[in-house]
Amino acid sequence: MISITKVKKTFQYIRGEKTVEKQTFSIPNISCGHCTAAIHNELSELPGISIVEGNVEAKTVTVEWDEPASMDQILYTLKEINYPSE
Ligand SMILES: [Cu+2]
Repeated sequence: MISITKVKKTFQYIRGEKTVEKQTFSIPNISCGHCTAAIHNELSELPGISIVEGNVEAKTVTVEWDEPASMDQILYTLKEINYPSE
């Protein structure tokens, strides 16, 4: 199981009948555009994830999602593809 204690507070808002969550993940392993592209491709396949925006210089990925996607699932997937969030 992945601890989410280090993750900052998630931004939430209501869109239609859904609660959309938005979080910027800090990912030290990001080194170039291929990294953010790989993360984008992997996360975009998860149902519920609507936006994946990578920033190479900041080494962050901003993700927007609603159900059935979850924070735990995103963190797990990032770890699985060797881009763990710290
Ligand atoms: Cu890279």
